[in-house]
Amino acid sequence: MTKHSALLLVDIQFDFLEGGALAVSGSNEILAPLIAVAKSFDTIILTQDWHPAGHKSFATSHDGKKPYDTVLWKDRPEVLWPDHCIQHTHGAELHPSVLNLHPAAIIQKGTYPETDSYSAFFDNHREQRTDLEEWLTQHDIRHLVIAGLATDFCVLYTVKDALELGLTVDVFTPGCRAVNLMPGDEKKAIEEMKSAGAGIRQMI
Ligand code: VGL
Ligand code: ZN
Repeated sequence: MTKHSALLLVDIQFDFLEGGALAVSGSNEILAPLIAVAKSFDTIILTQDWHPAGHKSFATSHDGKKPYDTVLWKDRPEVLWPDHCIQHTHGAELHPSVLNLHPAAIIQKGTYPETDSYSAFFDNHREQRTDLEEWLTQHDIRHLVIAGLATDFCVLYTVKDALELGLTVDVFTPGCRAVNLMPGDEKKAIEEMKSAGAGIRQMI
């Protein structure tokens, strides 16, 4: 890859891996392809879903609601999740196989108690931003290869924002798995990323 490219690995954390609080089906299968593809990159960036306890995206923060119910939240329907990726818990830890890749940056998101953040750039209401855009500019990164968890949430939103910010983006699909709240969500997310301008790659 050129010196203007980076590999961005989304939310490779114990709570999204098998056995975790919000385990994504087949998620452990992505670790080997991610480690293999990482060898082609000088710059690796990790994102980390990093919620305070009692975060508003948790069903337990809403009376009478169950995980995967939807609530209207500042005029936006938002999915409620099981408690997950609570700061300083085991479930929030990044998997050692990606930490061992010596990431150049770790971008935390979802840290505001009252807003969820699927994208690694902005929260879902675009009220706050992370340091990611500035970091990429400072390091002259113009192309991202993105993979991780989950295809239909944090990968999808991160890819769309990256494209909107003017980066070129490829999605490495062997390194992604979806939540699939509805059957077909994974396919829909891939189509959406493709129409937004992302390259969809089985190999890098
Ligand atoms: C995610 C649901 C809630 C994700 C994060 O990483 O895709 N999904 N928080
Ligand atoms: Zn979350």
